[in-house]
Order: sequence, then structure tokens, then C-alpha cells
Amino acid sequence: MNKYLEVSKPVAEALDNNKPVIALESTIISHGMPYPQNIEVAKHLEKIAREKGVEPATICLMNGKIKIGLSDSEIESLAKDRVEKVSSRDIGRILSNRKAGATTVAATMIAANLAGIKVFATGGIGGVHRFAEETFDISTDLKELSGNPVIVVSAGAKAILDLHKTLEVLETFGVPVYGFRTDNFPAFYSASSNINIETIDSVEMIKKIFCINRELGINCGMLIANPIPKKYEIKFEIMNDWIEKALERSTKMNITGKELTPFLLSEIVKISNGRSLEANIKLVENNVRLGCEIAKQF
Ligand code: PSU
Ligand code: MN
Repeated sequence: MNKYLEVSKPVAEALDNNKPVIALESTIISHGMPYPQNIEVAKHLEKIAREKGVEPATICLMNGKIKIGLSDSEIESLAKDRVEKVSSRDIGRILSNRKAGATTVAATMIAANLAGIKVFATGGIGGVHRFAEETFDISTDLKELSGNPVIVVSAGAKAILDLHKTLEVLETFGVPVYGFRTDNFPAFYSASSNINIETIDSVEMIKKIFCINRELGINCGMLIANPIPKKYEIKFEIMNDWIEKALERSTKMNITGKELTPFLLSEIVKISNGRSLEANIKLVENNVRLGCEIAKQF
């Protein structure tokens, strides 16, 4: 085990005994959702996993270590305190200054891979932002998906992004993308985007493809796009209006870099009167359920 990892007792036991484990990220707690819903959600996601017989490993940085598996009080401190959002390039700095950090999809993939965890569930990955042809804003999540053999379950990519460009970059980076029981790339709050992707019907097949890639030395991750359940979705047309308003505000306020995604998410929660938050919660729960089924295959 890498010396910077600190694996909690229940997660270490599960890994030692080949029991299924699912990785969960912490940026969604600290920056993706408002307090106090973020605490409830983080704890509820762990509960869903345990009920399915899968050990949840929520990941963050604390006291100079990459923590794999958190206690309730550690989750609370991530939700309440202002901790930094940590992507790949921030890991070394935050370990060296021993501060707390919430890991993005990118950083969580690196940590999960180091710990030997193969499946990771989140809400939506980061990707290519709208107008990236001018801003060059492309999430490191895409780069780490190409370099870490971890299966990521997500509700497609956040609708605040340019979904076409996001899929193009994933293709360039050689990342397999499959729609779970759909041939349509989900748009986070909406179940479909009218962009076609490859479909996959079973968790057995997901495992099979992942294992073949590993046997060939193709060490990329895999993106499983799992649509939000229809009854909780917000139609793309409604959503897009809210997103455009939030984007306008971000341009006016000159929000860029790592601040942009959290800013847009919280603006959309305000503009939608909390409806986007409710959809966000439902889709993450749905992703954890599917992630657990995949984790049980290993
Ligand atoms: N999905 C959510 N809420 C979030 C994020 C994803 O539902 O807060 C976070 C993830 O941690 C993702 C990050 O990795 O946003 C992407 O940030 P950026 O675009 O700066 O790479
Ligand atoms: Mn960015």
C-alpha cells in the first residue's frame, strides 16, 4: 500500500477479504451541494451501498494522507468547513501542507486506483465547458479517465458542459463510454441528450470489457453513463434556460478555473428553486446503486 494512503478499517477489511468496495468522491459534498443537504446525501449514499452489501469508501485528503473510507464526523467536517477542491495537480500540495481537501472525480480516480478499488460512483463528471474553443476549459477528469483503470458511473456529463465536445475528447483519449441500457448520452439532470453512444445492457459485460482491457495492458478507465430515472428528470429545454442564465452570471462575474463548476451548480440550485438539487440527489443515488451492482462482479 502506498505510504500516503490511509485506509479505514472497514474498507481495509473488505479489500483484504475480496468483498466489494465502491469509491465515492468528496467534492460533491464540499462544493457540489449546499449545507446541510450535503451531509445527509453523503451519509445516505454510504447507507445505500451498505444495504447492498458493498463497503463505501468516501475519499478525501486530511492530515497529509489520502483517506480511503471516512467516519461520520470526518464527512461532517468536509460538509461544514471550507475545504479546498482538490484535482490531480493539487494532491501533492495539499498532502504537504496537511490541510483538508475534497477530491474531484480526477483525484478520486487516482486515489481509488492506488487503493485497488475498481468502481467509483459520482453524479456527473467534469468535461469540456461550453465555449472551450475560447477558454480552453477542459476538466482534468477526462485526462484521469484515460490514465486510471477505474470504472466510473455517472449520469453522463453535467449539462452545463458542451456534451458533444466532451464525448469527442473522451474518444481522443481512448476512454470507453457506454450508456447503461440506453443508446443516448444522458445529460445529468435530463435522461437524454439526443447524442448517440454505444449501449451496454449488463454489469457482467461491463466487468468483462474492463478485464479484457486490463489483460491487454490498456490501463484506461471506463465511463458508464447511467440516466437519471425518468420520474426525477428535468427536461433539457427547461434545464438549458437555467444553465444559460447561470453561464451569463459566471461571465459577468469573471468566474474561471476551478471555481466555475461549483459556481454554476450553486447558481442553478438558486435559479431552479432547489429543483436541480433534488434531481442531482436522485441521480447520484441511482449511480451508487448501479455502481454497487458492478462492484459485486469483482
Ligand atoms: N458532479 C456533481 N457535483 C460536483 C461535481 C460533479 O454532481 O460537484 C464535481 C466533481 O468533483 C468533478 C468536478 O470532478 O465537479 C469537476 O470540476 P472541474 O470542471 O473544475 O474539473
Ligand atoms: Mn475547468
